[in-house]
Amino acid sequence: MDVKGEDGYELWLRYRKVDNADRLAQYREAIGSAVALGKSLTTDLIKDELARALPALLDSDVSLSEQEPAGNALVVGVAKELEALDVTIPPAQYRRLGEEGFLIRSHQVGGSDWILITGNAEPAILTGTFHFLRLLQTHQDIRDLDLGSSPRIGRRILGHWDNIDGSVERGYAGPSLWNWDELPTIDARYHDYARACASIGINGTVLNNVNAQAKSLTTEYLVKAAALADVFRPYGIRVYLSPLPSAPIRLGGLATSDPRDPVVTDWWKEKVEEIYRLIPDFGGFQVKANSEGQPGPQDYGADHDDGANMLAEVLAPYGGVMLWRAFVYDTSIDADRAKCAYKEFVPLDGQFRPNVSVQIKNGPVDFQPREPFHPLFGALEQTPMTLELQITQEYLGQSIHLVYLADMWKEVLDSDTYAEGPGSTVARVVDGSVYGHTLSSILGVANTGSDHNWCGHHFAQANWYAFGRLAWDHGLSAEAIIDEWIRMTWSNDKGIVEAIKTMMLGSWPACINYMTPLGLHHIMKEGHHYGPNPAFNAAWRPDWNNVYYHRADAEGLGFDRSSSGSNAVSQYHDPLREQFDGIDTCPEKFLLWFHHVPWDYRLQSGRTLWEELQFRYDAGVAFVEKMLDIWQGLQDGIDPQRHTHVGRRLKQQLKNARLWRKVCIDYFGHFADSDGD
Ligand code: GCW
Repeated sequence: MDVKGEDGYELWLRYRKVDNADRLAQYREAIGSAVALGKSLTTDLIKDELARALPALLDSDVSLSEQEPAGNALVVGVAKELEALDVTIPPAQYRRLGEEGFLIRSHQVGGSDWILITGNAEPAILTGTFHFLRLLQTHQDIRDLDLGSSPRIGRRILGHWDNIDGSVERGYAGPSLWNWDELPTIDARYHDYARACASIGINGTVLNNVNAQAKSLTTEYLVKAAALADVFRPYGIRVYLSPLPSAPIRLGGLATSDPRDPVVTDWWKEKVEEIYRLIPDFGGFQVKANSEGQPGPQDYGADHDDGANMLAEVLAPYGGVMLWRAFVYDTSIDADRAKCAYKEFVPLDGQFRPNVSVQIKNGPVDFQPREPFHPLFGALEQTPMTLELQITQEYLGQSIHLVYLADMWKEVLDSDTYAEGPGSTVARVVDGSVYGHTLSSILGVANTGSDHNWCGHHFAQANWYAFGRLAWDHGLSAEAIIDEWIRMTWSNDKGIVEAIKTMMLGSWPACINYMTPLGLHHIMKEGHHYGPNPAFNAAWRPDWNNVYYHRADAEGLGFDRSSSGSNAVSQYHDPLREQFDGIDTCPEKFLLWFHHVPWDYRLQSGRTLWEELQFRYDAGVAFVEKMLDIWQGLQDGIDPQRHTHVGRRLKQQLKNARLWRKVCIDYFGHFADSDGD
């Protein structure tokens, strides 16, 4: 342990000496030398990574070369490089890997054992190299390896809500990583960012906020974006941008931004041509249109498909994609905000160009601590859909609360939409396998900033990590991911791993309990969204009105979205529709999402709603107390700097959890008690 302490900058790539004697001996024996074949910027990165990692992990000199190795060795190279060493792997196996997949395999040559890391393209073997290093970092057995892995989702993107002035919308880890004033001058940290992303298979980054500024598309700023793209390219990461839909007016001086107007199309053609001249592998656009006051095609009587298709056509010759967001909630369309996006987008299914993907948040309202999956995932058949997750904890305690989000994302990914019968999970809709789409993408709203520890909270790094790992393989369990992360970030000591695992795996359920149990949602403080305010009831805007969401009254609590209420349940397929519709069949985790429940209604526990609510708030607070206890007990196994930092935040989290409980119980109690309970 580093007694001085660590600041968290190294993330999960700390490469401390393997402190398990058997494993260390095995690794030293297996990796007598390392050979990284090929000559390119990406192979340079592989060499750098091995040169950094192996001597540190093995605490010995490991010779690194580009020559054929003598003795046991790690050999990294694409197919043709390996062929030059007389290693042949059947072409069918390479084909199965696709462009980004990698293979890690034990291989005997004469009396020597090699470990091969190979794939079809260099970024793939960079990913494979990081994967192999992860095996060492987590003390895995590396004998008889035969491990092939390919991503399930094609585009795995971080979305930065970063503004040109350095602020980050919903960012809680300091100002933006991108120093727009200094760019195109390169900050070393851009490499570190890309390296971290590459280590978990992220292959795209949207540089700017979906609430876009016109200026991002000026030549001056495109040159800056291109400088970042140049840094990221060898890591296998493409740059995307969020253009402002009204840029033709704002930048081009046109009288309109109507996507159906040929003059507007010409303006975009020229702009996109300029982008690809500067960034030949540009990924595409992410657009927020006609949502929360943003401009869009509806300003001209056109619709989302007109806007998306025009840009998609302009991007298509270059291979770019158009991620068009479905985060819309015009409550004049339906008084239930949760129903709006479905109503706007389902009629457009089949109208979109093939390189359009409709980008949908995991739930129908807005990144709440828990929501049922968005019904659009079960509704659009002809349109690829991007799953948008929020890594930054806008509604989950920001960078103060320790909340491990992978369980939430898994719940959504594993939810069965029943769109094409059982097994049509959100994960399979998104990866394209339910409807045979080849375009597949997932985007996580980043939680990074220029804080030295990247994410504000040391434990928030786990959510960045988990997003990348799940985007690569949505079949991984939240627990498996966290096991890796803890070992790499904190310690391989069994007791520490188990203790931290207990904290993390209980953290999301606890957060739901102390904020919004049983399907409650959107009762946070307005504006900054931190802390509770169920009483908020500004008449000026019903869809931002917390009373609108929880509907507490003398009878009961919850939003009636059943067939006798807003009928949002009708947007789901059977058997879900029916299950959600019945107050007795609705999963209790979504009870108050779909039903207005009488205070004296008995839950499975035998407690009334009012009793259960109090029980849940207590349980949430109790778990934060437990996390704090566990953490305090780890003092000797964790470096003091990070231990103190996390400890302080846990104490703050506990205060906040108690406040949530107090405010919500006082407020709801007022209604529950009026019922005589
Ligand atoms: O959750 C809301 C946030 C806004 C955000 C919006 C969106 C970028 O409060 O800050 O704007 O969602 O996703 O567009």
